[in-house]
Amino acid sequence: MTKTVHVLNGPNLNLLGSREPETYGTQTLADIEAQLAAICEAHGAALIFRQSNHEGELVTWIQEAGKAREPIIINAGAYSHTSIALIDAIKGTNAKVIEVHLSNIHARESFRHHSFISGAARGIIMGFGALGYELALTAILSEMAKSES
Ligand code: CA2
Repeated sequence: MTKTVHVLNGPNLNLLGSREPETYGTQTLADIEAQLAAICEAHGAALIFRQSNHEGELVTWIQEAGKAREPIIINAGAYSHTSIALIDAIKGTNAKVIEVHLSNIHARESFRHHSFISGAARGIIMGFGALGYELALTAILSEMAKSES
């Protein structure tokens, strides 16, 4: 059976690479998707990579991954700090969730210090820019491989 990993991106992350490179780096979301797709291909895994500016759409995608019992890497952007709907969706699934942030949210404004996602996440990777997505994917693939053996 093909392993599938979902990578979900929240609001404004479609702007990556176009502005605020000092905070978010110069890579676009398409660049990140291409890197993750290459890693997935090398591991015989399938990648579903999505971005939405709409909270409800992210909820639907979390539910979808949860129903399929497939792991999720999520950078919920600003919804990390505000969304009870996202955390309810995550808690309602049995899917493994890894939270990613490009920036170190604890080194930024205080309103970014709390994430509703963190308490329900298997792990959190932040502050490494686009590399964080690769680290999260490596962790998921490694745990999937271990659970298969
Ligand atoms: O560090 C992260 O990955 C964040 O999730 C990014 C969110 C921010 O609200 C979180 O506090 C931390 C913002 C994403 C917006 O990305 C932009 C990229 C380029 C230009 C403008 C926004």
